[in-house]
Amino acid sequence: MDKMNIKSVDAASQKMIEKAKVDNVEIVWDRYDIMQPQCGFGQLGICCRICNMGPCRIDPFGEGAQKGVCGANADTIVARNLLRMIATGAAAHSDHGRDIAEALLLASEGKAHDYSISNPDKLREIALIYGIKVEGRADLELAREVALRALAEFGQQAEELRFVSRAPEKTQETWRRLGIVPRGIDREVVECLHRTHMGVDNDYKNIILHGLRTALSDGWGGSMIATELSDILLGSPQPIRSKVNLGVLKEDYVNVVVHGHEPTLSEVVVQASQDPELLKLAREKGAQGINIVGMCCTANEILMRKGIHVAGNFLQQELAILTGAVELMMVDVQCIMPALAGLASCFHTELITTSPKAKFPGVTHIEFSPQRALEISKSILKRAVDNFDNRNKARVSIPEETMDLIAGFTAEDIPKIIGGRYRSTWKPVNDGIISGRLRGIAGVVGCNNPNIPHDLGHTTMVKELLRNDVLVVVTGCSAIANAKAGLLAPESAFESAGRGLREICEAVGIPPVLHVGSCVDNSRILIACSKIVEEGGLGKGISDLPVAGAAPEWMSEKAVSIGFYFVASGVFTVFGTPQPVLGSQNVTDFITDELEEIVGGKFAFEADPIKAAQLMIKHIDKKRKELRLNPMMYQ
Ligand code: BF8
Ligand code: SF4
Repeated sequence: MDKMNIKSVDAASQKMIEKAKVDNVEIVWDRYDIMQPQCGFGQLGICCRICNMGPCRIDPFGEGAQKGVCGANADTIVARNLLRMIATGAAAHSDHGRDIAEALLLASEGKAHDYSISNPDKLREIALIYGIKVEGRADLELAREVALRALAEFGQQAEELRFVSRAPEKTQETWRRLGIVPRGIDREVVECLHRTHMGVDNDYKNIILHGLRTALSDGWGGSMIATELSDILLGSPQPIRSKVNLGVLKEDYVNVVVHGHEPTLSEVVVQASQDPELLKLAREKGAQGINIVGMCCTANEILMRKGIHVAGNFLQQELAILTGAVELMMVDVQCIMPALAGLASCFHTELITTSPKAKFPGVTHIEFSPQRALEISKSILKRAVDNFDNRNKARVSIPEETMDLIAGFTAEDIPKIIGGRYRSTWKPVNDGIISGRLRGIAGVVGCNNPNIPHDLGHTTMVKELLRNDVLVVVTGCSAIANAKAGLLAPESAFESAGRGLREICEAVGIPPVLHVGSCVDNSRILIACSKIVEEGGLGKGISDLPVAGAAPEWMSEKAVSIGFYFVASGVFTVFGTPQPVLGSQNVTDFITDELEEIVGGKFAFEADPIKAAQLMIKHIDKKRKELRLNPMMYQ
């Protein structure tokens, strides 16, 4: 079968896509087909509806209009649209970070009793970075100060974001020289909106440089706050075994899917699912218990910290409902398809929204509040248990596919695993790279998109990288895709790994593909890169490292922000399909070529995941050469 013509490479998903046809319900691939051909102006980024003299669009063939009514050309229009994508992506991650900071503040003030300070070591580490005195301070007092300090980073006006100081000095200097060190997180996002208002910034390079600054305020700001403060409040992940794919739904249990991004509610829902009264009620209804499973990045959060099973990634959210076995799906924010409400109404599944920022018309809303987390969780689960009676057994069809995985690696834990608890160090990794056993490291991250067969980009790319002795770190929906393909089970991942990679991983006791978390946890990759630079022998800045990044199936504006903060930090980054910039040759050249001279990183767009992996490998080899490292040992 030609893989490019199928909808998903995942067998469980294929079964549910077939079931959708039998059940005569519409899912994402149907809507994608109906949408063809998609708007060429939008794809090229050359339509503008920023003011009411428009909408305007540039004729890509050079015959019709080459300027909007105001005189904006393709460069300006493309750059402005791109900046707005970055702003939205950065805002989404950062607002998630803010919510965590607020939850930490409430917990520290004794107003959110269902949470505690779960990682006092991380609390002290972060407090020190914020310049807070730690000696002799109680956890709660310190947590309050850290939460307030983190919240202040959002509204800060002039100073540099504090976490920028965690980047290598050389990388920081590049940002300072360019004037793109992020100040307040909110300030950078607001300035994107200001600059892209009609008649403000129309120098495409100036616009995009602010995009870098805004993206940095996400990676080294909002996302990093989300990661670090989640670790403080909920505990740092540890390597943990679990299972993935739709087969984790259980026929004889009350199934609850938690979908979205923020970990605060879902963590407590996991706890509530053990409540004896709820379990008794479930048994009275004929169920064995309550089965909580995750979807998308919420899944990654509770997988990493609690080992909760993962039902699937972005393109599987509808497929979970199609099993007919989901009593309740609760959602918070981000990547939740508006289609879920209609689909749930074709089944017995109850959809519940929990964030004031994300409601659906006609859908029950039970608002989450950290002060009443357990009580709210129980009330949601009670509805799920009650709904078990409404399940139509004749319509239940759960694919049997599940896969074992190990997840839960962090920038703090990896050096402990490879160096030993008392001599935590990245040295074995650096030495592996220097000696030519390990070629380098790649981050493969991001979404699914029906414009490429589901999971094909992630899994094909990762196998190609492994074969070439590249250690891979994964997050978000990419992590879930690779997990389903067995690439997070060390035994099967080793089958794809080159000899040098295998030797290093076996010697230090890590799998060749490391699941480092949700999308905000891409900040863990930034920290890991900084620590690897600090370890020595591989250059002075992140841009010197033999590393590369990729988002082979990207769809979200968050992926664009992530891509830009990696590029701005000095990392060569490949996107599967192009960002909507091809309508401006100047903008395309700037971000796929000239930026490398400026910040050390740049983009490439390559739809074929093997070719994309080869571009990453070529870049890694270029960096190895610049560092005069040994030739690869076995190739
Ligand atoms: O933040 S990878 S589809 S779920 S945007 Fe969304 Fe993309 Fe998945 Fe997580 Ni990230
Ligand atoms: Fe058209 Fe300019 Fe208004 Fe955009 S800002 S809609 S290009 S007139």
